Amino acid sequence: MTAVDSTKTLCPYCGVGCGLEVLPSPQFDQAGSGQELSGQSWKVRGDRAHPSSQGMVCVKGATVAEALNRDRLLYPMIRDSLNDKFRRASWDQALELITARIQTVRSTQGSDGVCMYGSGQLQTEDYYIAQKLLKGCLGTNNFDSNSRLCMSSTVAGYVQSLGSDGPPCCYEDLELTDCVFLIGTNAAECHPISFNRLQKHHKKNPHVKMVVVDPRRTKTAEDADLHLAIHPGTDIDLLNGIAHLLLRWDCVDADFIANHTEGFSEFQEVIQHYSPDVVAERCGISMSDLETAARWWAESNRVLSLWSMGVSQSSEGTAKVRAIINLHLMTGQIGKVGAGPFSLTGQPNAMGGREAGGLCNLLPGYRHVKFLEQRAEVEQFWGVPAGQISSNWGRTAWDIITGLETDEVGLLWIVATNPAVSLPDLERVKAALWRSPFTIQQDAYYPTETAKFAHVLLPAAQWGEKTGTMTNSERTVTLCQAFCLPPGEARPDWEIIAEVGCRLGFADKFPFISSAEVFAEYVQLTQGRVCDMSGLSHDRLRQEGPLQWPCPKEESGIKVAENLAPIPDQSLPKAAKPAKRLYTDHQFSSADGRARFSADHSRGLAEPPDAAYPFVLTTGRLYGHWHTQTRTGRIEKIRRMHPNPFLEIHPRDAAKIGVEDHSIIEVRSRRGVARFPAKVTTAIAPGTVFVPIHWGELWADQAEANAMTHERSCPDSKQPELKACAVQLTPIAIELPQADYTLFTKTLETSSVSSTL
Ligand SMILES: Nc1nc2c(c(=O)[nH]1)N[C@H]1C(S)=C(S)[C@@H](COP(=O)(O)OP(=O)(O)OC[C@H]3O[C@@H](n4cnc5c(=O)[nH]c(N)nc54)[C@H](O)[C@@H]3O)O[C@H]1N2
Ligand SMILES: Nc1nc2c(c(=O)[nH]1)N[C@H]1C(S)=C(S)[C@@H](COP(=O)(O)OP(=O)(O)OC[C@H]3O[C@@H](n4cnc5c(=O)[nH]c(N)nc54)[C@H](O)[C@@H]3O)O[C@H]1N2
Ligand code: SF4
Ligand SMILES: [Mo]
Repeated sequence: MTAVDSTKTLCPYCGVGCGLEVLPSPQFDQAGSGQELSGQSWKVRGDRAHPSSQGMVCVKGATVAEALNRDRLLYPMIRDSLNDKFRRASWDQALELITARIQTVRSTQGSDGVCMYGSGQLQTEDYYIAQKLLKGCLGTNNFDSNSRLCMSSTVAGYVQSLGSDGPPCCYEDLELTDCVFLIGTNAAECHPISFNRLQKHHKKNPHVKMVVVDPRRTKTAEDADLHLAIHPGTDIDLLNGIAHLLLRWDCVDADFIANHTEGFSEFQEVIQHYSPDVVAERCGISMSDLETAARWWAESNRVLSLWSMGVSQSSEGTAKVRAIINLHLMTGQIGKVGAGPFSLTGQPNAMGGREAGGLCNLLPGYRHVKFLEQRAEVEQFWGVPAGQISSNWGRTAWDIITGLETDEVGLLWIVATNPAVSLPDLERVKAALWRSPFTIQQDAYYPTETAKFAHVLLPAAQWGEKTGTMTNSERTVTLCQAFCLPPGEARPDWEIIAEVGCRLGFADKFPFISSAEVFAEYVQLTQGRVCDMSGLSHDRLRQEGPLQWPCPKEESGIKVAENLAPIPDQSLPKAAKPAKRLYTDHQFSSADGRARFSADHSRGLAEPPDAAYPFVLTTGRLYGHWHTQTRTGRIEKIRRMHPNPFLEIHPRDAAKIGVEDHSIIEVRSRRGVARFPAKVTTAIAPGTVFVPIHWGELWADQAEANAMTHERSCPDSKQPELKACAVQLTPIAIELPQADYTLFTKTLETSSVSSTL
């Protein structure tokens, strides 16, 4: 690469999936600290040719390269016990140790003693190799990912209502809709570039209505024509209440219901019970606001709904997703321009992970482990014995923790996630991780909170240092190209996992010498499926730029690798056709082509507030920070933007417990405790308090959101209710000068791994 060349890639943060162009830049910190960096530095700008983002980026994408050279894990490190110090090891030593441990666990406990916990931040190729090793070669479905905490209710909702996973809409719909419902999503901060497109359309077209459903008045809600600040956990009441009114006013699409759906009468029976007075009372909103929302839905030609964690991180997450889809089905608002149920995916490759089968109940190509013929297709393709893939779900993220508690998990391999911050009920999680007989953490950075619990650290190449693909929320697949070498001895995730596969005796299953070859094999397993991308290859994506699936092989004329057995034709469902939107012919993915209404009553929160724990704690994100701060905490501009954790509390509640702005509040649930400076604001409803999720123990003293949360989850998706738990609040008598929270925040000493370990 010459000095002026730029490389096209994708932003590695959120599921908007913005295209980036990266160029070499002078060796100085772009954040303006004037600090000289230890390695090469890079200038990042939006890729104008990327169809999803059209050249736009937010602060995270713009600054991402600044974290490339900070606190990287450079070499494999091992230790015998968690009380020991790490010592540097060669790759050969580390991988031999891992291979031997896997063999021991298999012979003493069976393959189900081995677990891998991955992440929506892996590339599709990494995901695919991990599925092949765990589910195919070892014969255990114990691969789960942090998408369990993120997207699994949405997956279950789409599958149950529409017959398959797969968001049916595209970003163009944001600019073509007449009415948008944003439910449990703070898109202005969490999906800023998608929100930007929507906001421009909304501002330009006065007839366009924007409704935001969120217990907080977020940045997103500030732009809304109607903000429904419902009590946490009352979404189903609200959605069924809107359905009730649509039916009462006869604003339903009877032909669509008759020709393309099942289950309307059961649904009708349920929504009878959601009259406006009952719903307004339960949700804590006015009847007239409820009616306005329903009227806008009824009167708009094109209605789009967008949702994310306020919907899915719930003990009734799947039912919430389905309640949204019900509204689209009863009004025929699906499979057409500017309309449809559109989940905003969280992580950059949460979509690719689902496509590659990266949850413990899935297999590549949107297949499910419970179906014999789907398992057989994958077994045959992989050339493993019939019956090798189990029909049972493997361990979910939380089941891994309980498996450590009961000694059923003998080896845990954590890849690209930081569970010592992000899982619920952290005290219990940390105790379980502490007793793990053998934990591997494969990560790009050191230290992380999880490293404390690892016996082996494997240095991973990250964004910019490896080439692979990711799929964004609108089903666009982008080739994320490497533009620099990994630091130290770091290696791409797929390569590390494949090498362990070879050492375990499965060398014939991992013949790949590049991620392009991995992708070429993987896409064959998507052929004929809803997520058909058999027409894609790294070369085509490099030449033509990002492409949306479905993208079947016939359309492209690209030849895929021929050394693998083709999937027998009779097992193929109706072939997917290239399309911007799914279901435009109203033929859904179920066996009879019909979508299904759900008929769920609201069940409310798993842990409602009571006399002892009278407040609902909800948790979420801030614009600049990314999750557990492994990158953004190391970027000066972002640290300045969000200097410290805080707790949002309504003035009425603040007065009740006797705190003022900036006073310190102790927050206690039945499981744990943390403390935060108060931010007294009417942006939060009385009775509810909010804390950000970004401060693990490395970045602040006792400000972990998940110290308080619980693990109870949706029965269908097993997604935990990270958005609500019951807490008590107590003022603590420490007076801090305004904005001086050094008591809370910690500054990491930026240092190379060799000196920190
Ligand atoms: N800046 C930034 N952007 C990100 C991320 C990040 O870390 N930082 N992470 C990415 C990832 S992985 C994800 S999953 C997405 C998450 O994106 P979002 O889901 O938009 O983000 P959250 O802040 O977790 O939660 C959204 C909202 O849910 C609301 N909420 C809480 N309880 C309820 C309820 O019962 N009903 C309703 N209707 N709403 C409720 C909260 O008040 C909050 O405003 O963001 C992605 N983008
Ligand atoms: N209370 C509460 N808890 C939550 C949530 C919430 O809203 N509320 N949200 C949940 C959700 S939706 C999510 S997605 C999770 C996110 O939680 P985590 O996945 O734990 O958070 P991250 O900080 O994104 O961790 C990603 C890790 O991967 C590493 N990494 C980055 N790139 C690579 C790579 O290419 N290879 C490897 N091997 N490592 C890499 C990073 O250094 C980092 O350590 O948190 C969940 N937890
Ligand atoms: S919106 Fe998301 S994908 Fe786009 S630049 Fe920001 S963080 Fe990256
Ligand atoms: Mo997420």
